[in-house]
Amino acid sequence: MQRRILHIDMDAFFASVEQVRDPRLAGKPLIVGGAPEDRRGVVSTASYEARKYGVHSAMSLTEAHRLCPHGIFIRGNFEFYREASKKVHAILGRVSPLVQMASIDEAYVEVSGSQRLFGGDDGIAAFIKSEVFRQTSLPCTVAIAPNKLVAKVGSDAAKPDGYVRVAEGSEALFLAPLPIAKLPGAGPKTCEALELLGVRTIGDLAALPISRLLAAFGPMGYALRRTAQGVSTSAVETEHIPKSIGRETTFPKDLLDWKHIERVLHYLAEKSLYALREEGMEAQRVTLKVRYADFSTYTFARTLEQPTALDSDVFAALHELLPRGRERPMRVRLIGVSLSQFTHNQHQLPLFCGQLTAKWERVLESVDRVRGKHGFECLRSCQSMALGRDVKLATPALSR
Ligand code: TTP
Ligand code: MG
Repeated sequence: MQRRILHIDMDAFFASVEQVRDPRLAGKPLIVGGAPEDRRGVVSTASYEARKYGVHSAMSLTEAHRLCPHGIFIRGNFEFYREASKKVHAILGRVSPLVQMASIDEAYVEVSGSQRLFGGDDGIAAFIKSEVFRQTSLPCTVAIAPNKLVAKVGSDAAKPDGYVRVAEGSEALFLAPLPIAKLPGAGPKTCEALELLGVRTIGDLAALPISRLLAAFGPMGYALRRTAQGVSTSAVETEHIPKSIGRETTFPKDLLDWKHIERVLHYLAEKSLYALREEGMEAQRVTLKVRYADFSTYTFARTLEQPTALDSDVFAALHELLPRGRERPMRVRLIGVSLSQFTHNQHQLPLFCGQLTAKWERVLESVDRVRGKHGFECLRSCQSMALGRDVKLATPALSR
């Protein structure tokens, strides 16, 4: 049986969701990331209409506003994006049990065994695209290829609202005309070094004598060449375990008020923990991130004795880290928290504090259930409640 891997990526995801929710935004240059007055934030994404003006993800909102002054700027609503993502995930699950959500808006599906049922690659792609559109009204791009690498490059090349299939044996041919920057793993530095060797396209790279690649990149030369030839054996990992979960925010004005900063940090930690528990995970490492007014960015981290999903444990770790953040006598531009070193939530409770922990786990379970019904904001710690009921933070950006 031939191995067939599908990659799906939603088009201008956050922006498309907003355009479906408010049809007045359809066909307009839409920039998700923040209101024009939050000029300190960054662009999460832009509709294809806004991309024509050069606006793209991770660009500062100020720059986006300069390039596209008539654009519509909105902050975005993460809950709606998650909801749409879940719907897409469920549709993919009807095609094959082997689905890997690689991010909120993209997934790999092992479709080798689904060929007969859906009428081959074309039938599978048609089913997914039409079902996604029927249930969410969102456009997406699908590629089906012999491996993950070629499928991923394929969907990127076929955007927006596209479909491409790459037959077994034509991987290298398909990649050949694409610019080298489209090759996964070829970052700006590698691309620069390759250009010095006269490499412009992926095909140029595949054709380069291996001796020249080894001279320039060492043993990494082998991997680069294999990638350029479209060779990859990595499997669809059905259980996607994220490496870290975190939230951060840029303040509207640089701040010295550590009391306020601490409250915001509590709020961000609560949001991260809510997401962590939703994944059914526990984290053992807590990282505090501080960006100062001069843009210097510091992280301070602590590894806990036990993995945890409890707010109180993470708050305690943050309180130990905060004095280190305060050491620099400078205003703070951005604050963030990140949880990492995950394990599945099935720890052995230490005997002496087991009962207390179990009690907190039960409390948080009810808290999360209520939040699931009435929204995250309704139940928070008194520290973060001091910020008021309706917390407005900049940019609902994902850290990548
Ligand atoms: P992408 O799939 O990279 O981008 P996209 O879906 O907006 O556009 P494309 O049609 O090119 O696929 O990312 C998915 C979402 O993740 C995006 O809509 C917003 C969010 N995101 C960020 O918040 N910050 C970022 O830097 C990037 C790249 C994405
Ligand atoms: Mg996308």
